[in-house]
Amino acid sequence: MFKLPEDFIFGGATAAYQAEGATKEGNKGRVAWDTFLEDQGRFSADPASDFYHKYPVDLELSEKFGVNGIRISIAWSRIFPNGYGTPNPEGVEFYHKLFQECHKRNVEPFITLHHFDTPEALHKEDDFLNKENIQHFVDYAEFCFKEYKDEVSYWITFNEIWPVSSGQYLTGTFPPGIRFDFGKLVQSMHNMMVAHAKAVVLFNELDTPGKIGIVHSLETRYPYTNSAVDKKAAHLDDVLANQFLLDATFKGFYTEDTMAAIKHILDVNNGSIEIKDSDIDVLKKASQFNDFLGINYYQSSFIKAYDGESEIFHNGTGDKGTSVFRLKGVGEKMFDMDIPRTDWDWLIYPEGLYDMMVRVKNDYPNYKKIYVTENGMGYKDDFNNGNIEDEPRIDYIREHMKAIAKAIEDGVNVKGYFLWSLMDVFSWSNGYNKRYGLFYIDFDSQERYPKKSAYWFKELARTKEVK
Ligand code: BGP
Repeated sequence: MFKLPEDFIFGGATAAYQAEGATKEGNKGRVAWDTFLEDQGRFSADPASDFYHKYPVDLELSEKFGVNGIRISIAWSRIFPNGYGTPNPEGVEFYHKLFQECHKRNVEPFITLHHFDTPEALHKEDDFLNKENIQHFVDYAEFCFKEYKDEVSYWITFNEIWPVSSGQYLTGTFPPGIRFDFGKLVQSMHNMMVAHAKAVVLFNELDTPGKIGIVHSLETRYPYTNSAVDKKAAHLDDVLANQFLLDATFKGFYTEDTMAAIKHILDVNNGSIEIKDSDIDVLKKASQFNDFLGINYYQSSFIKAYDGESEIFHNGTGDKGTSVFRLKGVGEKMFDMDIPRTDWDWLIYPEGLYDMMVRVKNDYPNYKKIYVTENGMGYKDDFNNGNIEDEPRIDYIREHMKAIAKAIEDGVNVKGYFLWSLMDVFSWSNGYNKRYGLFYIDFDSQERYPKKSAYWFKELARTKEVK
């Protein structure tokens, strides 16, 4: 049995575009996703969980089920419909009301400024590849810091720079749907890190009360076998998705080892990037001001050496066994292994979370605190007249909680856990059948139904014991 600390946060995570719905209400501006999903015609972000109207119900449920923290993102396009200019009073007011409701229900809000949803007007102009958009992001951040400083104590600049950039320029599953452009991929990651750093420096200059951090998606990469070529492939894949961003966050520069791997990947794929001295100056400055690191962790990968051209098949339907992920000059992800995996081929491997947290502690000793800001299991829940018996999800959470408790015992400073997701939400590239929530949502009626996992989570939060 493991005991989690008394002040541990047992939270639930959401994101504006996946929860709010109401994409055309309150003078909200369009985001690139609106057009991308309309063009695909598979599903839309309306109604999502109708959190825009239903947040009092979700926060009441949170309080009832022992959830004492919530990740919420501000939709940039509600505050600035075109990304900058005059703020939209309805959008500004909506978040005041939402944050006040969180406090009324004793649920601590952790606020993300960017969760995949750049306003369309800026996204069209190359999103974060365009340096002007870095400044627009910083101006938006400044507005939020000043406007909400009395209601928000925990700020997150970006959610998951690797998945945004790789979705946009590598797998093509995010707008603008570009595939295998390694130059744009790495440039976008770097530019978003510069935007993060500028916002963090500003946060400190403004003497904003509260704490600020960033959320990275950190999956551990293991070599498929002990061979030297598989080890090299795992290293390259790790640098691309993890180490590049961790270096930028906590060192404020890219180590020689990191740049050697990035250079190799770019050379093989005819890509190039530009990193200015002034970028490194601001990264260095910000690297000491990160109050916490958010780790989103769902799975780990096992990487095999691969010599061919890049090939990706995204399993966005839950058709188990269909995933393909092979990157030229990097390696190939192996899925068919003796490790349990979800219908979306995500390998369930809690050891990877433990290993990642210990790695952060060892390699980036200035990290201060960690929150697991997302972890959870996508599952095709069976509604069964409102008795949702989601045992696999309970097992999944329990095993990851054990990994966290073990990391704490081994000296990692982990202060909380946010289950993805608080209630069922819309999934970017999977739509509505991939459910993660503690609370089941009937997306037609918008009724909420606590799942078995919600009762289990409540007990966990009460006893703080992981058995
Ligand atoms: C993370 C995102 C979330 C959420 C989650 C589950 O990458 O931060 O927004 O979507 O993954 O992913 P998916 O919905 O693809 O299953």
